Amino acid sequence: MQDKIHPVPAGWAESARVDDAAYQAMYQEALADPNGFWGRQAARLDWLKPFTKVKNTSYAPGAVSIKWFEDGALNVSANCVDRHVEARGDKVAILWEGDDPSESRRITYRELHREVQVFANVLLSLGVEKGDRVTLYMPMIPEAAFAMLACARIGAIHSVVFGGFSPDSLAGRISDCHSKLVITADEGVRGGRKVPLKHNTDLALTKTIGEEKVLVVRRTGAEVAMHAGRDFWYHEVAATVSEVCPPAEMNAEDPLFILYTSGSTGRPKGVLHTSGGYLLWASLTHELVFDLKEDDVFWCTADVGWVTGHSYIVYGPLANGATTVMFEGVPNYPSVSRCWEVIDKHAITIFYTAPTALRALMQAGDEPVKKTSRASLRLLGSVGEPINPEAWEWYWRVVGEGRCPIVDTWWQTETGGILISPLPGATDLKPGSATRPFFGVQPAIVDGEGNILEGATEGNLVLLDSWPGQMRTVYGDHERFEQTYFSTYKNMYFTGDGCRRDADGYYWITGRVDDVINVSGHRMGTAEVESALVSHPKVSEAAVVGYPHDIKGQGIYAYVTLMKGEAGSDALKKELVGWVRAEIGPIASPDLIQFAPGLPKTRSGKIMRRILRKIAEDEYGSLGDTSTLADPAVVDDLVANRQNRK
Ligand code: 6R9
Repeated sequence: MQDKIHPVPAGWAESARVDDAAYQAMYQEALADPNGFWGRQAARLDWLKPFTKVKNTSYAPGAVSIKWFEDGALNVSANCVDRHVEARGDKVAILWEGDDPSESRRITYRELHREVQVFANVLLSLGVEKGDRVTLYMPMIPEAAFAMLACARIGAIHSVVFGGFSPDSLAGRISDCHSKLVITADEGVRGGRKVPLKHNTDLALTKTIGEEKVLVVRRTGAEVAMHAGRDFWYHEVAATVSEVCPPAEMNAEDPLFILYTSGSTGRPKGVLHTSGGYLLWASLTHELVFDLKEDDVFWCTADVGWVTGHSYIVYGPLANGATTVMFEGVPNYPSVSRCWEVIDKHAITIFYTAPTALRALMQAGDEPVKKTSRASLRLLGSVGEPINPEAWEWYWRVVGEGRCPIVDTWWQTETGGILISPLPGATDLKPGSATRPFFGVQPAIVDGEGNILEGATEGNLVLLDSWPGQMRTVYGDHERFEQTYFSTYKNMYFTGDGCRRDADGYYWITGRVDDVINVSGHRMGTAEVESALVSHPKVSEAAVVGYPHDIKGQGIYAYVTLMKGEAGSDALKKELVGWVRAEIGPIASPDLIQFAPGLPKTRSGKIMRRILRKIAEDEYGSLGDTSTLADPAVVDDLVANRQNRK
């Protein structure tokens, strides 16, 4: 079957920053001479001390080491703020849209400069020093961006924890990196509901060493408990500090942030990104993938708690002097037209969202979209999970009215920014394909043994060499970094994704091949959900798998074996869902729970997830070889009581 192709629209090749000839030439240049190419690209940043070395990276077993621009120095906040004040002081830097449609704020680059300096001085006055870790547990308000940039300004390392995570998850992340300070708000507001962020922080701090301070930004004005000597109101401290805070000189390889992400085993990993390479990657990809022009109004709908919010709400757009939209709310509040109304209200030109949001909005039909104008839109983007061709076509035809290219951007927390994506003036689009690699990105497809497969093929996606935005290590555990990403296949970075490459060299990401599931574009480790379930007193064992879900992409299917003498019931299912929500957060809620007297195990005691996945998919007719099971009879019971009947 011939793939459907949407050619580069008329006029785009001429007006875009990169056309196909430029793409081909630059791709070859980066491949042939990475030092020269990246040395020149890095001139887009302001350096306090020029670098003399560019690339110094090794994927060698036992000696993985990644350094870029290692003797250069810069300050990330100065690059995102200070250097724009002269030419763009009155340009809106952050355009904030509140959960309530009547609330919005416009913060110019000049105002941002002031806010970030004040925030940085507040951090200093609370004793935060260069290299200290600071955890942010914030709603989507401009102060979240001020806080990130303030950390960058003084050289503190931020760790943003999504506001939907539970107190327990927050505590684990505070403890893992020994944060000195937690920045939160009294409450968050999402979809008309309040989120008790300060209260959750108080609960989290009962489970940490208890030496952290807390800085509280006022959002709703709710009454919250303040512990004297530990908790400080931001506005009170801010009133006492100077408005001038010079940016610290940071080495290019000094850490910028830690961001916890789920893997196939164990607790979430602290992905560490550093200053120079990360910022270069975020800003260059933001400019070229989104074909950024001076007057664009760029809206990425992610939360700053995820990497997409870091790179494409805060660092990429601000490094580029762009206007970035920050949205506090959710796509279906107060109505399913909200996104399109916001686009009209702020004349947004570039819209970047996740397939799960599109699928949910698509279900509401075309009318809520069509009643808005969207005339300002010129480019659309997708991120977080594979986009199914139906959702792609709807995005193209209904939202973009066949006028706006769609950039389907594949990347990961670990990659710092976009690695595989169309460039809108260069790449013919195929719905469902992330298309071609960005400059410096060398994807390959390997079989189970790590043999590189050529031509049109399918297998596991690896990257053969480093790029400046790559994560440097797992915070505090370099061995885990090597083990997780560089041990499956020698001398390659393993992405964890399956992938197909077609005859045109286009890449089609097929989804995770490890025990990571992607629920509504959020990464979740099956092991994390399992460990939450088995911590319930009535649960003896649990196995969690993903299954296809119309809106979420993947849903969470949990097989639960109860303690002897306990009986399964709908009430217990509800209790277990509530338990997991409390342990991890609402994004980890199981969609389906099946009580199972036994799980399919090999004689060595390994759970055969392949079988559990098939049953969860309602594909029990093709279970494959079950002869190695210790007790093949458990399978009959699992099939008979399966929860997902199509
Ligand atoms: C940026 C982000 C990473 C995982 C990744 C892959 C999936 C992201 C995708 C995509 C297909 C795309 N993913 N973008 N799959 N097409 N355009 O989402 O980071 O939260 O770390 O998730 O998401 O499976 O490995 P992160």
